[in-house]
Amino acid sequence: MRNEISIIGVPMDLGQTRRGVDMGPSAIRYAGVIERIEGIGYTIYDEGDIEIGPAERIHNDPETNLKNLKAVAEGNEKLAGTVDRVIEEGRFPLVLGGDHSIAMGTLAGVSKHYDNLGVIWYDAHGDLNTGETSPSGNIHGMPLAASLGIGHPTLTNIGGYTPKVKPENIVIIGARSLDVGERELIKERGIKVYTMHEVDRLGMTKVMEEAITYLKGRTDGVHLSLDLDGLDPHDAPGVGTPVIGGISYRESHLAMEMLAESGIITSAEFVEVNPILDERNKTATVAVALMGSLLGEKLL
Ligand code: 4U7
Ligand code: MN
Ligand code: MN
Ligand code: MN
Repeated sequence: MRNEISIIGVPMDLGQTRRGVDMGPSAIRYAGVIERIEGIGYTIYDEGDIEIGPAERIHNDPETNLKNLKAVAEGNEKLAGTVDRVIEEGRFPLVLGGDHSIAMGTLAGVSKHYDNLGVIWYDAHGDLNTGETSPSGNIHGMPLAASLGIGHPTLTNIGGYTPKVKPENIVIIGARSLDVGERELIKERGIKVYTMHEVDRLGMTKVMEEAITYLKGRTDGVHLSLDLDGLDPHDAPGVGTPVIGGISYRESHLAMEMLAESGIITSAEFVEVNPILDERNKTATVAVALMGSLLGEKLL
C-alpha cells in the first residue's frame, strides 16, 4: 500500500431521493477518519470536497428514466479529474460519499491507470441497472452497469472513455436485493457474485480467500467500492436503502483485514453514509473502523 493517502469527499445526493447523504463526508470526517489513518502511520492529504451542482429543475426525465442526469454526470467528471491527479501524484485515493453514483467518477479516474482493473463491489445491491431496467430512475442503482459500458452514454463516457471495468474482473459481495434486469446482466456477462447465501454457507473467510485469489490472478489493481448498506442495518442503520439480512460488522472487519493482508487494494471508496438516518453517527463510525482495518490497522 502506498504510504500517502488522499481523502476526497463527495457530497453527492442527486443519485437518489433521500436527503442527507450529501452530509456523509462531514459525518465520516467527524468520526475521526484523518486521526485514525494517521495513527496507522500514513501521511494524509485532505483534498476537501468535490463541488456538486444543484439538482436539476426538472429532475425526472420520463424519456430516459434518469433523475438528475446532467448534475450527477458533472459532479462525477470533477471527481474523475481529482482521482486521476491524486494517483498521478503517487497517492492512494480514499473517496468518501455521498451516494453510490460517485463510483462512476472514481472508477473513471482510477481505471485509466491500469490495464486490467479489478473491482470489489461490497453492497446489498448490484447497482447494475440502466434507465431501461431501473424501477426507481435513481442513478445510484446504476454505477456498476455504467462502468461496464452499459447504459446512457452520458454515464458510460464519464472521464471520456468506456468501459472502466471488464465483467470478469468484478466480484460482488453481500448481494441480497437484485432487480430482474440486474440478474439477467449478471448471468449474461458472467459476473462473480457472493450473495448473502454464499456468505452464510461458506463463511466470510472462504468468500474473501476465493475473491482475493480470483482477482489476484487476473488484475493489476483492485478498487474496493464499499456501500455501507452491504452491512446489516443493525450495524449500519444510516443508509438510504437498508436491506435486512446483511453482513455483520465483525465479518466486514475480517473482510477488510484480509484485503489488507493480501495487498491487492489500490483505491477505495465508502459510500451511502446518511447521517440524517443514522443513530449517533454509528454508520460513519463503522465506516472509519473498516477503513482502519483495510489500511492495515493492528490490535497488537
Ligand atoms: B445503492 C434499486 F430498485 N435496485 O435501482 C434501484 F431496489 O447504491 C436500489 O446500492 C438501488 O444503495 C440501491 O433503485 C443503490 C431498487
Ligand atoms: Mn446498496
Ligand atoms: Mn450501492
Ligand atoms: Mn480482527
